[in-house]
Amino acid sequence: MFGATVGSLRLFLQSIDSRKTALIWQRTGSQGNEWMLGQSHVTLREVHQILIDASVGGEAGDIALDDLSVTEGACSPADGLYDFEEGTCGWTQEADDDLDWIRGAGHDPVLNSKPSSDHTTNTDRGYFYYLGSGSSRVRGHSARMSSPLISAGKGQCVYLWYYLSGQDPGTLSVYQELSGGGQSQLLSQSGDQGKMWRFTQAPLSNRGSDYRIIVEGTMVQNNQGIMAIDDIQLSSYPCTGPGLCDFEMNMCSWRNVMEYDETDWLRDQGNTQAPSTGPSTDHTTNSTTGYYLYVDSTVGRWGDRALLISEIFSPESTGQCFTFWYHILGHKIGTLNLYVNNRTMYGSGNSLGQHMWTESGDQGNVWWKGRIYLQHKEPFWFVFEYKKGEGSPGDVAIDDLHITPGSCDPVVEPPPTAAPTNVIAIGVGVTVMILVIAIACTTFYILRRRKANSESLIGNDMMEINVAYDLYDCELQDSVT
Ligand SMILES: [Ca+2]
Ligand SMILES: [Ca+2]
Ligand SMILES: [Ca+2]
Ligand SMILES: [Ca+2]
Repeated sequence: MFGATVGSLRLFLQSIDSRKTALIWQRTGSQGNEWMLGQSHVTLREVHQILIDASVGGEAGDIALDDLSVTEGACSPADGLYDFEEGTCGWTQEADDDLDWIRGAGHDPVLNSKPSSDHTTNTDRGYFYYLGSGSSRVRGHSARMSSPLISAGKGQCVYLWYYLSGQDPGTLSVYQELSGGGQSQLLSQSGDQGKMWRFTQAPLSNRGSDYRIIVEGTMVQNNQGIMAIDDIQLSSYPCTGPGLCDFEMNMCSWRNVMEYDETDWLRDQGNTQAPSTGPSTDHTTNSTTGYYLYVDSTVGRWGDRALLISEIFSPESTGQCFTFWYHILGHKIGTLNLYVNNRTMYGSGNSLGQHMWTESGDQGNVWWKGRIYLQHKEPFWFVFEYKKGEGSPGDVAIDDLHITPGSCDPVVEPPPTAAPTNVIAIGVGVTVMILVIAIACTTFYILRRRKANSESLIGNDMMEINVAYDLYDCELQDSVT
């Protein structure tokens, strides 16, 4: 499934007798320019058919299927993926804590505030683990569950999908616990992050020891929030750094907005593009094999938008610098905007947030660096917005997004020695000016004198007096002349 307006693909089971259908798997929007595996485990008591439903979202995008198979027994999940579809996936609840994580699905009527679908299947039949307002929760109480023992050296990065929604849903922390003892925190998330599954990742340390992943939820008293996790995955590739996305492995925590805009940002390489859209190289690797995000400018109408939203970042006392690389090529190609939003602005109806940066029209076949300095007191997120222009197809792409603590670039602030340097520079400038004026006046004087000498010898004395001229005399003589 790949394209600006690709639509959705859904898998149903239909009973032969009752004709009732049940949705068992679905995807909406671009899933990347590659073949992806989809699977669903079902237990049936009567004869069913499988229905595959693809709906076209617009004029650009492909949905293709290949290698369909039905096998007996549970699905074999990808190596290192814990999707919780078949059960616990070998994860165990710790006994010496206060609560247990609960395995559930969206169709369970127990809690109405939990996610209506899981992340794996994107349906109400897929399973996840959650902690909700139904738990007998006390402030500071926590629930911990641990993964099966993982061999030393397996996995360089852990991917995790989480859901934190409602008022004070608590804190989600993930740890790596070495079998020989010792535990390090991999990541922590808290606060209301909206009714959506969010992605996060953290590097795993490899100290030659087998290890477990520990997922811990810490509750807050008297709240209606919910915390859930799904699709925990070990990647054999290194993570990108915190707050950094180069798009080489995935879109990190950046997500397309599906509801409020007309098209999507697509992740792809330079060498697989239609000839008229997308840069030929990315910024990270400067090669045709490096990945970036781009908008397919060959489709849609003037004013169509593609919104891209970041994860929620925590503020720093030193402020933060957000740098990004952008590539805008093409006549009247459109406008790229960057907004920063937070819960206060969002809650008051400002869905995009504060407008921080903009660039419009053709910027040449070059990757440019953009940056903004932020001093936020509360957690915030970014929104990139591309607005299509009236012009012909071209490139609108971004790459190497990075947020770092502190100010943007030392060049922006004057260095401590700046003042003396400026004084010297001004001094040199004044001296040069005086010299130029002096030379001009001398020349003028000599010319006058020659002229005077040639016209008349009378008044030579007067001219001699003016040898002692100053700058003002020169100006005066000039005006008099
Ligand atoms: Ca427990
Ligand atoms: Ca799942
Ligand atoms: Ca979109
Ligand atoms: Ca890249």
